[in-house]
Amino acid sequence: MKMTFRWYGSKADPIPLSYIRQIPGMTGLMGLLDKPAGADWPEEEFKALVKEVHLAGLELEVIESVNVHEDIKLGLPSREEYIANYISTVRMLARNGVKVIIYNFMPVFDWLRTDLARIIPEDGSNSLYFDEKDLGEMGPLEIVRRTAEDSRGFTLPGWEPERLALLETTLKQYEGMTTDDLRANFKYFLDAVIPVCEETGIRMACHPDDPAWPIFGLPRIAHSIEDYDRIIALHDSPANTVCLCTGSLGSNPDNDVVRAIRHFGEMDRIGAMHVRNVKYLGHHHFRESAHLSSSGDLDMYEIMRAIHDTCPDTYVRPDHGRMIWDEKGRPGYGLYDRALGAAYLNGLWEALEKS
Ligand code: DNO
Repeated sequence: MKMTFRWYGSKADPIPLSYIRQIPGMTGLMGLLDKPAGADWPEEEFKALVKEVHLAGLELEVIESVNVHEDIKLGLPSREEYIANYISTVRMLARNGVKVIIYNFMPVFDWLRTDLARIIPEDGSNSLYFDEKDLGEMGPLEIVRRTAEDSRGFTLPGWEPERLALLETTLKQYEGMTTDDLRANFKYFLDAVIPVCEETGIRMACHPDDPAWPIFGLPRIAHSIEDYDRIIALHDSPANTVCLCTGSLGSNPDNDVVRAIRHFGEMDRIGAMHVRNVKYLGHHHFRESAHLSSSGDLDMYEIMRAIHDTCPDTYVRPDHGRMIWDEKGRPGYGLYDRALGAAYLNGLWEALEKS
């Protein structure tokens, strides 16, 4: 298991790489280059990033997210250009030491929450929160406005301004699209990209829909074990893998996260893991909790044990953390609680190794 940390680059992330390096057991980053979906990433810029990360004593073997342009998901003729750019980015990343690319195939939205800083009554910290009832009242444009307003000036992953500027148009373009249509467009993308990944040694790891059910009537195809079985079957290859995010899949209590890890781990189809906990508050209603099992509803010991048994060499990152100790950071991506999460997960791992 390689413990990693998501980092947004020195211009956009208030957390210095030196702090990340000081978290015990941290080997590298799930890093990103701030480029719009569909862009062909410039090699010089990426090389500079790799150099900076290596100088800090960390690895950069996982990149998150090389976002898929909406035209690819929509299956528009212009997808050809964006797929060509994607392939060129895959080749460039492989040349520079990247092993795994995390991406998603969610229409319009990446993850979605109705409150980015809901106070946790037990301890006064705050975390990301979702209540479908609030969403119903808000509608897509309002939720986007609120999320941007609440993000404390940070650009949030998946909520990039250039993407949101087109929101109304994009929502219209999806009208009438079925899950089968979206899956066919996904297959078209995978058929083009996966052979290049095989050739260059990259694994594509698809992040689940978050939350793990359809929203705003949009088609969503990655929120259960069955969904992922179908995604793998679209283009069966060791390079077509899952980014198994315990908190996203686990937002739906019907998903057995431990079973999912064992299922895809045994098939060697886990490219990377995002590990965090959730607390269920009702139907389609949850908040993110501290990583500790007893703080939420997922069993972190069983999660780490499933990784240990079935995909022990995978990359793990402590996913979103709460905001604690008055930290003023990017919602979900502060230093302190993610560092606590990493320490805890490393502790579970050591116990598994020795038992
Ligand atoms: C949310 C993240 C996601 C993830 C993307 C991958 O905080 O886990 O935004 O990076 O879905 O494409």
